[in-house]
Amino acid sequence: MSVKVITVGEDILGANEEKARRNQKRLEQHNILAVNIMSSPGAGKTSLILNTIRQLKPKVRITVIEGDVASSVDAEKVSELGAAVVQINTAGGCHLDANMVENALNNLPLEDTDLLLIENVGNLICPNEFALGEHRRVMLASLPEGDDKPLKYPAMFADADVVLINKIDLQPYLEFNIDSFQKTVTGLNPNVRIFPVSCQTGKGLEAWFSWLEAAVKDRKNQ
Ligand SMILES: Nc1nc2c(ncn2[C@@H]2O[C@H](COP(=O)(O)OP(=O)(O)OP(=O)(O)O)[C@@H](O)[C@H]2O)c(=O)[nH]1
Ligand SMILES: [Mg+2]
Repeated sequence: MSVKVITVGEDILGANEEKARRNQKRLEQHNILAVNIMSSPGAGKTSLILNTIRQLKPKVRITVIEGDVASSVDAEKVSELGAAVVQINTAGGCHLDANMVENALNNLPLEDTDLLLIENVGNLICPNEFALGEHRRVMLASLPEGDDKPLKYPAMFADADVVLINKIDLQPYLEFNIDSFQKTVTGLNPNVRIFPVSCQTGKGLEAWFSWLEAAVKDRKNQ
C-alpha cells in the first residue's frame, strides 16, 4: 500500500502565499503601500516607525500593525502619536503570517491609509519566509548586534528592498565595520538600498524618508 506523505512546511507556506496575495490585492484596492519591517529584538523597529510617523504625518496617512509574542507596549507608543494601530500577539509564534495580517486589516481604517507599516516579531530566523501581502521588505540591523549578522542569517538580508543600519551614534563604542557589513549585504543582494541611520539622533533618516515617500507615490500611480 502506498503511503501519502504530507510535507507540512510546504503546505503551510503554500496556504500562506495564497492568503498573502489576497491581502495584497485588498491593500491595492485602497492604493495602500505595505512595508514589512524585520529585525532582531531591539534593533529599533518601533523607534523607526515612531520617527517615520512624526516626520511624514502631515503628508502621508500611516497605519501600523505591531507584531509581538506578548504585550501591547509598542502599539501604545504608536497610538500616542495618533496613528491607527492593531497589536497582534503571536502567543509564542516567532513571526507574523498572512492570516494574522488579514485579521488586523479587518480592524484598520483602510480607506484612510496611504502607508501600512508592519512591525514583524523580532527574530532573524524565519519572518522572511512568510509573505504577509507587503509590497516592500525592510531589514533593520543595528551596531550592537555585530557586523557579522548577514553572514549568519543571510536569508533575512537576501530579499530585502532596504537594509537600514541603525544606532550609528554608538559607533565610537563598538567594533562594527560598516564597509564590510555593506559588502556582505550587497554580495547577497546586489540591488538592495542600504541606509546607515540613528533613530536616536535622526542622522541619516532623510534618505529613508525620501525612499519611503517615493515608494508611496509609486503605489498611488499604479
Ligand atoms: N543608541 C541608540 N539607541 C536606539 C536607537 N534606536 C533605538 N534605540 C534604542 O534601542 C532600544 C530598542 O528599540 P526598539 O525601537 O524598541 O526596538 P524594536 O526592534 O522595536 O524591539 P522589539 O519590538 O522588542 O523587537 C530602545 O531602548 C531604543 O531607545 C539608536 O539609533 N541609537
Ligand atoms: Mg518593537
